Amino acid sequence: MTQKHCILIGAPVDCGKRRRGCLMGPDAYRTAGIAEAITELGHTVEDLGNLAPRQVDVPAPKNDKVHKLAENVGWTLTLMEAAQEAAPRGMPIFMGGDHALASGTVAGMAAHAAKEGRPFFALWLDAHSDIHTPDTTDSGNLHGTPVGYVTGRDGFDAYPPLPAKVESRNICMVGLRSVDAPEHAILVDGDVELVDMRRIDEEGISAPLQAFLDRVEAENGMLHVSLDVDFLDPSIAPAVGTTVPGGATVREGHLVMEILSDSGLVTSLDLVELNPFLDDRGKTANLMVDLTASLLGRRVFDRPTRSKK
Ligand code: 4U7
Ligand code: MN
Ligand code: MN
Ligand code: MN
Repeated sequence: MTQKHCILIGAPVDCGKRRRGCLMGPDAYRTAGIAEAITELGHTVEDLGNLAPRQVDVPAPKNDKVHKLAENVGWTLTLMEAAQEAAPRGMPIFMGGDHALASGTVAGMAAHAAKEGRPFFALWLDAHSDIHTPDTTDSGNLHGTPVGYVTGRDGFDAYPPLPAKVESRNICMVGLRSVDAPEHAILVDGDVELVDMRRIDEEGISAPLQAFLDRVEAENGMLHVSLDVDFLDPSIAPAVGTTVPGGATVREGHLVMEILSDSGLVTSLDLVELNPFLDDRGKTANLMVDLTASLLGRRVFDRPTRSKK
C-alpha cells in the first residue's frame, strides 16, 4: 500500500463514563508497540504525546444524570482542533480514551473534509450506536452520545457549535447489538446504514462493508473509522467496561481492517474504550494494535486486488 505518515495523538479521555481506566489507553498502545508495528509496514510515525482538555465553564445540564459535562466539552474543543491541525499533514490515529473523544475527533475531521471540499463518511465499529443526546441518555455517560453530537441532534447547547455536520446517511454502524429505546427510535426512522450482528451472521461482514465503501469511493469521500473495543467479542477483548456478548471474532475484526486497507479510503482512525485496568496480560491492547497493523497493510500473502464485481 502507499506509504502514509501516521500521526499518533494520545487522548486519555476518561470522563465519558463512570468506570475509570481509559486514561491509561494511550500508554497501553505505546507499550504494545503501536509505533513500531506501523513503522515495520514502511510508514512513517510521529507521536504527539498525550493532549489535555481545555478548561471550560458550562451551565448545569438539564438532565442531572449527565456526568462531567465540562470535561467532555473541554476534550471536544481540544480534539476538534488537534484533528484539524494534524489532518493536512498525514493520517491522524487518536489513541483513546473513551468514546466521548469522538465528539472532537469526528467533528474535527468533518471540518477538515469540508475545507477540502470533499464529502465526509464515518464507519462506526461498535456494539452500541452512541447516538444519545445529553437529554436522552439514561446512564448520563457521554461516551454514548458522540454520534448524536456530530449529526447535529438537539441538546448539545453546552458543546461548541459544529463546524460541519455529518450527514447521517454517510455513517455506517457495524457490530450493533445494544441499542437503547431512544436510540432505536431515531435509527429506525433515519438513514444511518445499520449492520447489526444478525446481519453479519447472515450475510457475512464483507458484503455490507464493501457496499458502504463503494459509496465512499464513488463520492471521493474522506473516511473516518471509529473502532470501539466492544465491537469485538469480550472473550477476545476483555479490556472494556461495557462488555456485550456476541461480538465480532478475531477474523471478522481483521477482515474489516484488511478490506479497509485494500480500499485505500481511510483518512483517520479512533482507537477507543480500551481500559487497560481490565485487560488480561495486554491481550486486548495487542489485538487493537494488530488490527491497526492490518488496516495499514499487514498481510500474510499479497493478493491481486479482487475485482469489485
Ligand atoms: B460506548 C449505553 F445504556 N447505551 O448510553 C449508555 F447501554 O462508547 C451504553 O459505545 C453506551 O461504549 C456505550 O450508557 C458507549 C447503555
Ligand atoms: Mn462506542
Ligand atoms: Mn460500545
Ligand atoms: Mn464502551
